[in-house]
Amino acid sequence: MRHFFLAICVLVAPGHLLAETGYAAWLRYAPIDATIRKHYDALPANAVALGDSVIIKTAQEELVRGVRGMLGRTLQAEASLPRERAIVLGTFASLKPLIPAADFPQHVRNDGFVLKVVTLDGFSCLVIAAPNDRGVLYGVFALLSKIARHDSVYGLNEVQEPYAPIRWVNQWDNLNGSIERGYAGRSIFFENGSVRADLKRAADYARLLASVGINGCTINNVNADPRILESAFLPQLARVAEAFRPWGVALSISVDLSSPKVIGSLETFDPVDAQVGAWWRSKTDAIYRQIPDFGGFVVKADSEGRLGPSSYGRTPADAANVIARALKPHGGVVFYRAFVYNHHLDWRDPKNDRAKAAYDNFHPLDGEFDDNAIVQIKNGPIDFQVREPVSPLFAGLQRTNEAIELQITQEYTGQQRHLCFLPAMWKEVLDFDLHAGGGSTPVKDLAAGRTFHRPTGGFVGVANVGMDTNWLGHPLAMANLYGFGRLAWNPDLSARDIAEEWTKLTFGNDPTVVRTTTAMLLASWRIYESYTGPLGAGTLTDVLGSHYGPGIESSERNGWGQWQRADHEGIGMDRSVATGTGFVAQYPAAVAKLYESREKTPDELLLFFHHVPYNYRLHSGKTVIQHIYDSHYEGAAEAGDLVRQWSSLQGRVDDERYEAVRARLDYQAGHAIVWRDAVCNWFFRISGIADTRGRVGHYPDRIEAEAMQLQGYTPLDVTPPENASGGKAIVCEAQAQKCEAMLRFDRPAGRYELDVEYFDQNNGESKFRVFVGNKKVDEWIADDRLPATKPGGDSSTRRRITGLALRPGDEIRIEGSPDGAERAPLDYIEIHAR
Ligand code: GCV
Repeated sequence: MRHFFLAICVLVAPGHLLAETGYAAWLRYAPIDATIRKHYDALPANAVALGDSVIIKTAQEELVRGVRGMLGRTLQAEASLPRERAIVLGTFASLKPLIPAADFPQHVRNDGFVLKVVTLDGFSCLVIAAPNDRGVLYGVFALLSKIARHDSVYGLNEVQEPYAPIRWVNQWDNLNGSIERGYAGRSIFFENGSVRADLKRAADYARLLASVGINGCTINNVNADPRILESAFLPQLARVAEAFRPWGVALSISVDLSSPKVIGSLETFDPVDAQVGAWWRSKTDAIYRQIPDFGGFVVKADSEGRLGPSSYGRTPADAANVIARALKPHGGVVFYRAFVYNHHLDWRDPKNDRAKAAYDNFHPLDGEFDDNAIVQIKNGPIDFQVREPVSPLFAGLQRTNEAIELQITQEYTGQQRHLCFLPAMWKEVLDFDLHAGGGSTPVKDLAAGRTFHRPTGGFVGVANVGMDTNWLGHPLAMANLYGFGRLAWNPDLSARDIAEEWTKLTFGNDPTVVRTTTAMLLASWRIYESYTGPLGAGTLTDVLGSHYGPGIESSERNGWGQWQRADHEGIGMDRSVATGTGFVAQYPAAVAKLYESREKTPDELLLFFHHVPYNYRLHSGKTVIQHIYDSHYEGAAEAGDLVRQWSSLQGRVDDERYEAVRARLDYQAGHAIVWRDAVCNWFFRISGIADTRGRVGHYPDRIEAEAMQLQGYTPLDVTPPENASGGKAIVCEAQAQKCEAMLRFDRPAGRYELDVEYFDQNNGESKFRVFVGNKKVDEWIADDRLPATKPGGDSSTRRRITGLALRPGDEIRIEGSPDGAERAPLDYIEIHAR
């Protein structure tokens, strides 16, 4: 029944598609084609809202807005039942006088809702009912989502409940308006040390969050600026809370544990000091006076240079509890992040292991945290790598509330320049069975507090949306925000369900668009993984800087502990109990048994748990080294194929978003080759083992820029060398205004594709022009804002010129005009016969 309109949809050719910016995200309420619209003709003409809370009013307005947008009808907004059919919105309490209790489910969790057709006053009404106001709003969004996806809304009788009470997002926004690990512009909350005057974006963000059931948002960086708690700042926070309130999103802030000393002028911030306790109480009371529905605090302490309870020999539980007690009378919660580790670890000691830190720090404190304190645990034991095992701490806390922290912003997964649909990864994490208490205990149940019957718990996503019109930079990256919300609501949904839902809501119901986009999304995490981080070694990126392009060795021999321990003979961290760091012992026995054994550990996590020689044979039958080569070549090819798949949707998706996605995919396809070459060449150099398929180090179509005839250009050694082809770039000499690299074409006449690999730094906007003979065939300005000030793996970018007619003897000339510190750098060209 659910897809009873499908047959009709298939027959509907895509009509004229209006340009869209992506701002509306999945709440477009785009007009539905007349043929399908007919099926909603029987929808009542009235929207009745019982009660006058701001959330119920919002729900009613949203319903009117959605129906108007999609069906072109304006529902009559009423405050009481008219003597005709209606859509009725209300809490159970407000509906009690109208509906016999027996007609309604009695036990629906807070924020859950019922969609049910009921006869009221003799009229058949569609009732959206819930135990609380927020549930009513969520019910409206659920109904509108069904309409947008062309589902039937007749004869409805369903109950939906959230999996856990905590469904929050964190934003890592700084008060100056920048965002730590944000890839979509400036903060929507702050600018120049204050809350923005215009909070429209904040309100619209809250609407998006509410539409997928997210009920809390922490607006500032966990590396918190203590000034956020200054008295003068509180009225500004109250303005954000006001923008959130209609959408039932609770405002929360990150706080610095040293605040009592830094802004409270106490001599100490020792959490067990009575004055410190009083300070937190009085500060919290002041917040609740201005923001009665304030959600609570997030704390990052004793981590990456943040001060914490260790300064006084106290524990995270001491620190969490002093804040929890201040929040308790108001119903607030404190999230204490388990991301506590020493970033000055001695890499020479083979027993040292950053992965052990969270468990070592928090497991001994199990049972010591107050009931309104929640330990917020990153999904893996390291730090949002492209692949990690789940954190053993989820099983290590049985008398403590916990929440899983997932990262929506793609810090280590392509920074929204590469497509990486994370719900595919999150599903594996959430479904992973830790065997924590005898029976089956998937991570989703542990985090939600279901396994050990904790009073609270759930899901936190680090979102980092920004001022970019489409919120996250890459139009397809919004599937991650949507997917986080959907999984926090119902982690039993499949990644495919989520991808399909999101695609329909975002791009419409054209089956070709849905099928193609869903397939692209579902494949994308594995594709990204296959060219950036083999076999659980972690994302092989520059961990000391951008966390973006390749930086294979950057993780080794420093205190940060993201080591892969790759040498001439082998690679991988031995975390076994028998011979390694002993991390494996942190897992319950059934899981530890799996990871302790090199043979039993799944291939995709082998290098996370074991150090093996390069010629070690995987379950797949390949050696580790050949797997590294093959997966990088396959991954880069698949990234290229994403462009082809998306291109097949031209004309089926509006031009504006089509082009925006296409540009990102083009870029990704080029950058995947940069990754492929850097990783493969590095491993070839260190292992000395050749690629059995002869690809690594051989690029038949490639001409190094330094091998071309140069005028005004000079070669430059790139570090690390694997991040440029042949280890070298060419850059314009210091005084040059214009430089040239030339080559005489010596292959048969025909149509070719010319790839120009150049470096697009963020400290200049060089201009490039390409000539064949005297004819200019392309020109562009290198004005992207990549995280790089020099030629290397972060800045390397491909320009593809297609359909080029070339004849033997033609001169191909690239002209570079430097700008600022960017000296029109070039790496190579490739000429492919097509
Ligand atoms: C907000 C990683 C990121 C940091 C982040 C930290 C955290 O280390 O690179 O930018 O800091 O995680 O989660 O606290």
